[in-house]
Amino acid sequence: FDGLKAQIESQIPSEIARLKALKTKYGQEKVGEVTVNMLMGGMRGIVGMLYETSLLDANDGIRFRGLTIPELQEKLPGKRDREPIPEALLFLLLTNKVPTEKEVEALRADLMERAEKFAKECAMNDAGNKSKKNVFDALRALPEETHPMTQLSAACLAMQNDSKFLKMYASGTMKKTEYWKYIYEDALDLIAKLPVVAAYIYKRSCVKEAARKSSEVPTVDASLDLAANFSQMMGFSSNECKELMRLYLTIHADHEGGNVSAHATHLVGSALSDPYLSFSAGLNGLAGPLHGLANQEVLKWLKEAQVALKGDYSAETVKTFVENTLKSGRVVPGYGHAVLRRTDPRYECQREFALKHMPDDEMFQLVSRLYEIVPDVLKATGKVQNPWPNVDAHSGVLLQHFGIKEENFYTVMFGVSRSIGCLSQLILSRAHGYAIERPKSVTSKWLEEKFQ
Ligand code: CMX
Repeated sequence: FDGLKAQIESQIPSEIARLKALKTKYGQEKVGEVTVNMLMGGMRGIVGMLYETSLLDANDGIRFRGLTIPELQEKLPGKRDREPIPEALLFLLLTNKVPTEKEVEALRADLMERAEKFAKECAMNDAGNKSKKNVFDALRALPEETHPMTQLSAACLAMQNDSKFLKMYASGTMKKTEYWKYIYEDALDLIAKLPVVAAYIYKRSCVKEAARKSSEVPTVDASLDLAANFSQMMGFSSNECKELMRLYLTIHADHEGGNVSAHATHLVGSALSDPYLSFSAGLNGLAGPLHGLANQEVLKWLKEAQVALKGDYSAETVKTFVENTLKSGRVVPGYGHAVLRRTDPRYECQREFALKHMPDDEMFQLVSRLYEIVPDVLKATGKVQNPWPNVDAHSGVLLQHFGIKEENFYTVMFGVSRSIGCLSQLILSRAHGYAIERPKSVTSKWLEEKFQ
């Protein structure tokens, strides 16, 4: 299937011309000022990179190529029920065009073929020729208790051997204008492989019950969509769980370029490191508790709350519990954001999903109660810029309802989804000839001398 690749290729000349004109016309214009506060505050507010696939507005939330989450739910084709499928989002991110049903189906089939080929080859390899080691051997060599995010990131590195970009670059025959073609192949391979590897990590080292455990290479059902197959490989075959997976993999895919996982992938990729190396770097950032690991932290915290509150979810008791979290020196996981200044639309659509599919779930009742209480408690600190919930405040409660109860796996699912956004931009960055990143840093002495 080269329909998507051909469409990207056909857009490259006009995109490059547009960027060139932008540079020629406005190259000397200023896009903002940098204050010492911004420099010392994690570069917050500095406009410093181009990132085409999505844009975050502090008040409106995320837009994927201009479309909000409700618009994605309405407009993207390929739906099995109500939720969009991530294949359709991938097409949109790469082409800035809402695909047709046929285009989505062709991309779905392409990704599933890649996934099936990968899983079959590794399984055959396991059964027969032991001299050729594969990524699953690399994972088996890690202690079972290694954090699942560390395993996913290590798996990316272990698969680098398959990089077509790496091979072509080493051959010395690839022109700069062709870089993107091999980055594209690696990116699609990786997007297809990650659910297989993630499902393997889940069944080998996250689940506890012997009956659900497995260290076999998962079997891919190429007739399914990517999300449904992921759910099935993990052992969850209900239509509701597949539908949740479609929503989950779609809404976690992209959140503009400055967040740690997207920026790390972008930065490492700018050195012409291949997608396996680049996305592994992104995953390492996503594994941090202030970023993607927050979804794991949220569920741990909700479980703590259930034990402490013993079913009493009255406003006063819940408020005291939240205040005690702050007093103990911890952040309230799942609340706050570096850029957003409202309830995350990704939280809202997950809440809608819960209202539709599991309104009576006890933990969902607690999450709803927290939504009423936490913002005021955070506002009262006088320092939190955004007291509203982010995406991570809601994802765990949905997953646990459908049986995915092992919270140390949640960030892996985030990572599987994030590959779609980060790797789309990586393809475009090479296609459009973005420069290697090299911002200037200064010492604090340099600052003191400048202003004293
Ligand atoms: N609970 C307690 N304190 C919080 C808080 C929260 N949820 N959110 C912010 N604050 C505190 C900050 O720690 C900071 O305190 P200090 O000045 O003492 O260091 C102060 O409020 C100001 O921070 P801010 O400007 O509002 O927020 P930042 O841009 O610095 O940080 C974030 C943003 C997400 C790291 C922060 O809100 C946080 O730690 N939230 C909890 C973790 C979380 O949910 N992370 C997931 C974010 C989504 C994602 O990227 O995946």
